[in-house]
Parts: sequence; structure tokens; C-alpha cells
Amino acid sequence: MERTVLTGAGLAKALEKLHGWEEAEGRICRDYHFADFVEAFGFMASAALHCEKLDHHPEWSNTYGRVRVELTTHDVGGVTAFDIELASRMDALAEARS
Ligand code: H2B
Repeated sequence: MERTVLTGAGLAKALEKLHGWEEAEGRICRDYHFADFVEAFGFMASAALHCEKLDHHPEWSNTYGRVRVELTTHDVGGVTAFDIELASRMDALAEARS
């Protein structure tokens, strides 16, 4: 995967395959909502394994059943294919818990 910053049409096209992500200031963001804290934390635990495999890590926070995720590639200061791939995997994990 390339660590090339996605912008404009390239970024818009990449976002089309995701669900509920918004782009803002060189990052993509989404709020996930789960039934309760256990579901939210379970999502984070399973997502963390993918983060380690990809060597790509989120900025995220949890409040009871809500998980707020912000993704950017710090090394290059913008959104890359790594963020899109991690977002896509998180969407699949969240879908499986809904
Ligand atoms: N995560 C994110 N989100 N962006 C990065 O640039 C990044 C990372 N870089 N995880 C990785 C780790 C890098 O620091 C290590 C050395 O591979």
C-alpha cells in the first residue's frame, strides 16, 4: 500500500466504499454507536489487532457505547490508503456487531 496523500477526486472515490466517514483537515472521522460499553470495547479490541497488523493506529475515544475514530497518516500529514483500509476493516467489524 502507498503512503501517498489522497486528495480531491481520489479521496472522494476512496470514501465511497466507506460508511458514514467525513473528511476534515487531513483526516477522516466517524462515530460508531454500539448497544453498550461491552460492545464498544469489544469493537475496539478487535480493531486493535488490525491496527497492529497494518502498523497503522487511530486517534480514538470511547464514551459508553460510542466510539469516535479519527484516522490520518501522521508520517505524511494526510489521508492515505492505510486510513481507507483501516476504516474499511472497522466498518466491517462494526457491521458484524450491529
Ligand atoms: N499510525 C498512523 N495513523 N500514522 C502513521 O504515520 C503511523 C502509524 N506510523 N502507526 C507508524 C505507526 C510508524 O510510526 C511506525 C514506525 O511504523
